[in-house]
Amino acid sequence: MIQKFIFGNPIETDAVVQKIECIKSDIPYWHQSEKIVEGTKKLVFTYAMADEDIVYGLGESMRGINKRGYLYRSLCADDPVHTEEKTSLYGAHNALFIVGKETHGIFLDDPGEVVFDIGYTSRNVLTITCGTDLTAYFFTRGTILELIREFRTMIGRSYIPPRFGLGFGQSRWSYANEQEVEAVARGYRDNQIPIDSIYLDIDYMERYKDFTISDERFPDFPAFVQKMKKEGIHLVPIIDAGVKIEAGYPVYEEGVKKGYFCKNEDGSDFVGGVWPGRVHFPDMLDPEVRKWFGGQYQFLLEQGIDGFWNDMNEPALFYSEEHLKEVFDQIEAYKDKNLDINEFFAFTGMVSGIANNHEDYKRFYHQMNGKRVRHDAVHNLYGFNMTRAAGEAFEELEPDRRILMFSRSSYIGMHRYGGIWTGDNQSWWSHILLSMKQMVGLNMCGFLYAGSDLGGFGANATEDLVLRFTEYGLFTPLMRNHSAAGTRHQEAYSFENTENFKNIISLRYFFLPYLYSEYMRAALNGEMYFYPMAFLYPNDLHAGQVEDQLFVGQGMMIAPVYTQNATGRYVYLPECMKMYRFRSPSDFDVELFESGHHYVDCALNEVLVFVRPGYILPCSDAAMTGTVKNADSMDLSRIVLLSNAAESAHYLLYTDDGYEKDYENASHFIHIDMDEEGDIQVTRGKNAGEYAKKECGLEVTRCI
Ligand code: MIG
Repeated sequence: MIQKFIFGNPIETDAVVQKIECIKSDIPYWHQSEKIVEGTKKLVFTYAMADEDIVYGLGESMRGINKRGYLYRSLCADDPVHTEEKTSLYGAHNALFIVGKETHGIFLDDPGEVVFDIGYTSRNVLTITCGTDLTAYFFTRGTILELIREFRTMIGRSYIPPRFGLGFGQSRWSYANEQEVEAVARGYRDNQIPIDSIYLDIDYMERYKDFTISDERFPDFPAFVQKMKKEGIHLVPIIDAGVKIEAGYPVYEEGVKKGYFCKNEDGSDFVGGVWPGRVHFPDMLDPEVRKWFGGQYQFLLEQGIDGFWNDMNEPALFYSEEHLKEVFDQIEAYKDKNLDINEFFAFTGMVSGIANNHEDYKRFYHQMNGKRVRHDAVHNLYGFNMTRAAGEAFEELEPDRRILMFSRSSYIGMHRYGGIWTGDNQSWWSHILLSMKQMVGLNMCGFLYAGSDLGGFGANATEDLVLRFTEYGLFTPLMRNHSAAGTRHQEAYSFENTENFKNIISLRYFFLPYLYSEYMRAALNGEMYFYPMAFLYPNDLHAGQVEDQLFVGQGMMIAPVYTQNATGRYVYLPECMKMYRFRSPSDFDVELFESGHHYVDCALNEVLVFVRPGYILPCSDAAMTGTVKNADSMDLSRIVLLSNAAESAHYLLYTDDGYEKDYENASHFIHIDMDEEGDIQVTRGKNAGEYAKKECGLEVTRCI
């Protein structure tokens, strides 16, 4: 059951797609009050937590899968240092799922700042502080899995990438010209490491101008795109939110002429500073501007591009012109002063506080349905609507073909138009674990196509870190190695032992039939792709506390190693499991484990995969024989099964050409049935019997 509550006069955010009648009563279980924060009236919702309650949700945020014991702030931020004390990252996903004495969920559809104090101030008190205009949704229904499905039905189906988006991608800020991109392609080809995409960061553009290509660096871009495609590689360019102010640049000039940019209070165009220097921000909240901005992607689609990543759309703001001027005036005043400790820190604080200053969000305005809205009230919608602009345009321009799209900033609702990457993480061991925890919250909030910069974005990486990061990342739907300018190179061929990288990345392609099917199941049914153990073993109290093992679908459990120099790790098994220890798709050993705590060896070049009793997992036979180049050209018709089934078992495999959008078409579904003797039956059709006995073109030859 879902209940909807309206407070004040909320803005329509389009986070929710289901029509729900609004009711006039208090939110069950929650107490409502008001308070004044820095002169502004706020609504406060309070919930008394029981000791055993677990609080899940909040999408992309810091800390644990269980969010208890800290404070989180939905205020999309461009912050490249993800340390434990941070309260905001790039996304705002205001949904909480409480499991315990009164299992329920709550979603605060408020695109301004929202603060979640989950036992931070007082251990058993959960308070949510929001604006006074918002829509709240309260939902209850059986188990946590049913609750999630209820919520996901309400917010609509998650984005589905083309299949190549589930292949491996290599990125760096930046491969700045044809030669550098070709060197990467060569690095992969020469070492026979499969790869589907190479990413283009800001330097492919002409002086950081969106929807331009530097002629000097890419003299014949369409031909180059085709050349790479022939090698099986998709080029995926970045698009930034800010439009450079430069006379003669058509996107800028047209935007100004048509009044498409965010405005100052006096109606002039707001100026911010980002990569290109001074920019205007397209008013993504206005449907007409969205149509215009989305239409710009055609410039790249026409040149053969079929994937994008949207960056800096919190929006990141190095400075506002107005504030910068105030700072310079103040510096002038400090100049001849004898600065004591207080003044000195006020001075350095002022300078370091120029970038992404929240006060700047009060300096500019949007146009929403004929109404002027100050940015701070809708801040968290900007990245969502930039990606929606692209997504809506793709529907028109490419009605029959999926386009790869993911964004840095997001809000619930954006999950229908694209995925996300978790932004500027670091080459830190702790960020492997952080990413695992983030995936759970993200999945609950509808973001299935997600992943982190493998190897870490900032700081210098070492070979062992990149390998361990990749061993985890081979299960995230977005599997991309990315790093910052100036850091040590971390491509799969940049270290001493390239063979290890080749083997690990090949495993991605080995698991692809399973991972793809699980992705489609999660997207089409509003379910999880990554499950924390607690969701599958609700009565196992210890399972509820495990945050460093995840289920990929309900049949496969992973336990990545995220500690430097470790040659194994502790694993908790709520039931007996079969473990595969993979060194490559064709080199592995198998062990059976009883339930309980185990120390399991896992050398640097090994990946542990546990199969739950009663499950069969379809993998690619082609990957075992080492013939895979990429996801597009993969022979998916020969399947081998990993299995832990003493009795009969069943798997519903999803297959298609990787681009078509008729997801519900029954012919995409293949039932694999294995009986007690290990005999395998394969039939096509969504409901068993639909295409029964029909030739299904699938060979399920072996069972490991
Ligand atoms: O930080 O375009 O998160 O992935 O490489 C500067 C350059 C802006 C931030 C993105 C990062 C990207 C970088 N961008």
